[in-house]
Amino acid sequence: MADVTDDGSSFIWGSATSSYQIEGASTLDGRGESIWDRFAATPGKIADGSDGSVACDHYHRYAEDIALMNWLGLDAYRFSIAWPRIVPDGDGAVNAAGLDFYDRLVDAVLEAGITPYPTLYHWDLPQALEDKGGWVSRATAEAFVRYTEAVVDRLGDRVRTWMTLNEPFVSADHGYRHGEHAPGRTSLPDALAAAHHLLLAHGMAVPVIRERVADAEVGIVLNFTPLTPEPSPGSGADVVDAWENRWYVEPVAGMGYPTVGVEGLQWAQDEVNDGDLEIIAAPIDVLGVNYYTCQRALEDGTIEDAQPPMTDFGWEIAPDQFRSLLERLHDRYGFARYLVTENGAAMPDKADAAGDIDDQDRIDYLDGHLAAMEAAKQAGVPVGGYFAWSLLDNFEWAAGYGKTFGLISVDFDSQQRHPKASAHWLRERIHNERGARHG
Ligand code: GCO
Repeated sequence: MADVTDDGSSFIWGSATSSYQIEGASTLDGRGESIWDRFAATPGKIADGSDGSVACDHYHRYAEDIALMNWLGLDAYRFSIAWPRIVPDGDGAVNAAGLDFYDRLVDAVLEAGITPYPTLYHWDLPQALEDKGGWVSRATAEAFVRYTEAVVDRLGDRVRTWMTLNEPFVSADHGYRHGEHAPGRTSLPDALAAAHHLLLAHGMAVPVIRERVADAEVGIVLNFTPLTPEPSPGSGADVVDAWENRWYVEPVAGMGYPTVGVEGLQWAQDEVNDGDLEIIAAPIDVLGVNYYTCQRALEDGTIEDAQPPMTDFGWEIAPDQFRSLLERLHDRYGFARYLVTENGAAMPDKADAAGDIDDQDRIDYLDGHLAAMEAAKQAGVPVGGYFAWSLLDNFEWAAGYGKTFGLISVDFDSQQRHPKASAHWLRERIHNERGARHG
């Protein structure tokens, strides 16, 4: 049972995953091609030349993974739904076999006493939609709504909390502006259009979910990478901050796009139709916050090298920035509730002869960030839950399988799972916190 927060609601402990990173089974049961299948098959795009065609084989091994979540004592499982399984060509016929998989998954999660927290879009766009313009095209937002209807109609009797998008910043910026993620385009105007259509997809889906799910809790998951020092108004760093940290949350909060960013990026806003900003500002119940690191920035917006301590990704470890981020978000935007939907670290995990991984570095990372979250809660930020990224080592996008974020290691030859020291630590921690709350 979840422990109880000061306002009487339950604090949720969970872990997070995403479809393309763990499911595998990329051609099974009618699943269509996604932009990540195409991108990973393009030479030079993925560090180790790998792809997500098998990944953790969660598609077949979800029961074992749910048992591990149960052992960890988790209340909730955050996963994403693969659009190409549900609508293989993005906008045509619904594939019943794809829905069946998530139906089985949700039932198994619930049977284990765990609450499902699905995200509708975690970057795996059907390739057929990309071929017609992808997120640069408004039609993709409209197709997203039809896909949402199909999913919610099937699962909405058992799933109450729905997240629309995961990190639209990364979709638009890495996918369309800088090209290190699928679909690998490198155009700022495309990225600006993609960002707008992602937000529009979110805003159009919110009322559709509410209509179909009784007592729905709806939100969006955004990532934040605070700049340090805090940028001064109108500086180059302020433009970077607007694009990276304010571009999504402010329109969702009803504030429109940050002017300093619109001007700094010289966005003509041709894609923005009358009424779009009202659609995007559909009230949400919960903001999902993903936090990993901060960035050191010069006044002109140049990003400087990170400083130690760092993770295996070279990301600076800065839990104090996590605390101030949560407080700043609540001060500025005042959402009713926040969930930490991702937080965790890639570490250079070394297994001993017995296969054990003593990842004290990850434990320290998690411990520091949980303390920061706790401090933000004490300061009045209504944080309702924490989802560790990630349950399993998995396909880490352009980094392939070389960067590991899991609480549980995966031997990708045998598919054997093995809890790391951090998994044992988190299990203990959850157990103790519950004990303390219940006296
Ligand atoms: C994210 C991503 C994850 C990544 C993680 C580490 O939402 O950023 O959800 O897919 O694996 O962030 O890079």
